[in-house]
Amino acid sequence: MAKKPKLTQRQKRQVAANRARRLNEKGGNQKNAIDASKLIPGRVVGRFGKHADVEDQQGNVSRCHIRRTIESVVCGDDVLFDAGDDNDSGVSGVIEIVQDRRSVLTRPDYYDGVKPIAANIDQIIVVSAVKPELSTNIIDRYLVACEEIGIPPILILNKIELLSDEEFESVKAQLAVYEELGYSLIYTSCKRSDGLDDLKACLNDKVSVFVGQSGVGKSSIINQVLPDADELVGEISDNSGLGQHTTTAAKLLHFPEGGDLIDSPGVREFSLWHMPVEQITWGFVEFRDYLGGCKFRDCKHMNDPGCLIREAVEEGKISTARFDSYHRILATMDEQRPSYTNPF
Ligand SMILES: Nc1nc2c(ncn2[C@@H]2O[C@H](COP(=O)(O)OP(=O)(O)O)[C@@H](O)[C@H]2O)c(=O)[nH]1
Ligand SMILES: [Mg+2]
Ligand SMILES: [Zn+2]
Repeated sequence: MAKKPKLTQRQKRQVAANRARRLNEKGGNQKNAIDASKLIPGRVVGRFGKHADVEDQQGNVSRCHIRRTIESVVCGDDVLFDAGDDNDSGVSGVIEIVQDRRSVLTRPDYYDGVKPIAANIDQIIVVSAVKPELSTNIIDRYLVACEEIGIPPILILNKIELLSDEEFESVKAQLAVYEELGYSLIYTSCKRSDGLDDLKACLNDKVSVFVGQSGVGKSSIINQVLPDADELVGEISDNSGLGQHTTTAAKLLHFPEGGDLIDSPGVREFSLWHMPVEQITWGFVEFRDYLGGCKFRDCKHMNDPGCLIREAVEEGKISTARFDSYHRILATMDEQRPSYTNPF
């Protein structure tokens, strides 16, 4: 028998559109018509291999197959699904339609280019710590990535109990620029439970993801704000960059006071290596006012004559640390681009 031809992305979209149309047609008698009366709205709360766990509005979770014509299904997706009947295999339902996403977090994938890893996220919690070391350059990389996908970040600096009063003052002075730029910043300590109530208040009724380097305390913080999470503390995540072969489980969990957390290894590897230079520049929000105004159209914003950004740095309108960090990101982009590892 001839092999079924592989559908192009465009064809897949058409099939999905047809499916949606059939769903709306009353009394349509197509052979493959979906029985619309059986479809109910739900949200994807688990994703692994070829299956997804979908939660309906009553909180019941069904393990579902995914209709082949659907391009991607990730945690946080709003779907229409048929819960089906329980059967021996434990996979009873089928996801028929994925609703439009209001936001999507992506990661580079060796085979598919950029791949979605979580949908309908309201905010990204960027966790850093004072030990092993505080890196504002890494914070800046995450901020650029958040600006690029248009999801607001909340910055967390954890393990602050390890600092003397004097050291804490100096760190606060170093990070003040982020608050000046309009970013939320919370100082936390899991050891002393500092800042966790402020964080909880930010998580209420929002869908959040936690990102940040290994060892900064993401799992510890999540366990404190979401006791059911049962995250492994001290676990070294797999940063081999070979994630495209592993069937990594992703989950969506509910905070006790409302709101959700999406957690997966893919989310933690959220990065920006695939971004063009212009997007990195755009990701530095304080540069935006000056863009397009430099003397040379291809200004590198370095030592170029007539560079408005450099002038703003000299006039103290843009922080030198942020300016240096910008150039450090550009300098390391090329090294990182060909590898598929986490650049953080
Ligand atoms: N001193 C101190 N250590 C912490 C704090 N939060 C987490 N840790 C420790 O930092 C290490 C890494 O924590 P973990 O939550 O696994 O970090 P993750 O890799 O980001 O998930 C563990 O040994 C934790 O006990 C904190 O606020 N203060
Ligand atoms: Mg962890
Ligand atoms: Zn310039």
